[in-house]
Amino acid sequence: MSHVLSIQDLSCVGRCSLTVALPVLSAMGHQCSVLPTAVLSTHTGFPGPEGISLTGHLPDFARHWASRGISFDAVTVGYLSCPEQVSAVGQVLDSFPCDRFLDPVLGDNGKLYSRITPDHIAALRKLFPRAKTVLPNVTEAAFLTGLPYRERAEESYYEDLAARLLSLGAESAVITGIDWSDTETGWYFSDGRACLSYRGPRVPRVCHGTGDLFAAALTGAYLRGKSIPDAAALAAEFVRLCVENTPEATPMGPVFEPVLPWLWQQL
Ligand code: PXL
Repeated sequence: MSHVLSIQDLSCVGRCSLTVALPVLSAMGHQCSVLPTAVLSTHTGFPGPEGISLTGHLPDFARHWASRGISFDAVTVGYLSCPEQVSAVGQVLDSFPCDRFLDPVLGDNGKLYSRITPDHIAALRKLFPRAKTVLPNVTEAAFLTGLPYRERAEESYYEDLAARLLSLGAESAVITGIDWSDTETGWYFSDGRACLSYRGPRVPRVCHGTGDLFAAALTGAYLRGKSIPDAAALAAEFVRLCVENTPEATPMGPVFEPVLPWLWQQL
């Protein structure tokens, strides 16, 4: 059994971040420990969430774990709420050398989420040299690299995005949420040696929180011995099944619970 640390917010309502990572990683047979960066009444897709930031406490938690000899096989990082929090998470990562998976959550559909600033993007770029794999969607990859966002593009656009993500210091990159055509969706992978793309059937439905499902399933599959591209293919299939299972575009997030047994069966 692997021991994973998931660093992201605890949004109390609306499936995303920790409320997705915990069940998915547990269902894949891993121990999932958590470092909640903030506690929010809902994710920011609901108007006016209440919240408590835990930024100032993060290094203390990490220090306590290190002093007790606690270690992790992998760390995953998801949504972070401000540049100071991104820097604090950088300090935490430095205390635990292991494989790190970074989902640089910034926005979607060509737009940044409401609270994301240029300083936040700059701070996230500084985490890249610590990452085994970064998992941005196309919007995030564009904002991080400075290339213009393109909703539909030929493969060379993603090759260019991936090369720029690697030049920020990540060991490998999986660009997610690529609309290849009206009927196909998928991802683009590069580790500087191999480039691979994945195309699966597209479910035409907007669904909040799918990136968090993808990151958790990819991490879980990697820790069960799959390569990053094989883990990403499994994660993409899992996300598709979850979206198909979600009746309508809802801020409550993708209905993943009935698909957890499928995930276990793939391992
Ligand atoms: O799903 C990404 C995410 C996670 N956590 C919070 C968010 C978002 C996306 O908006 O607001 C709090």
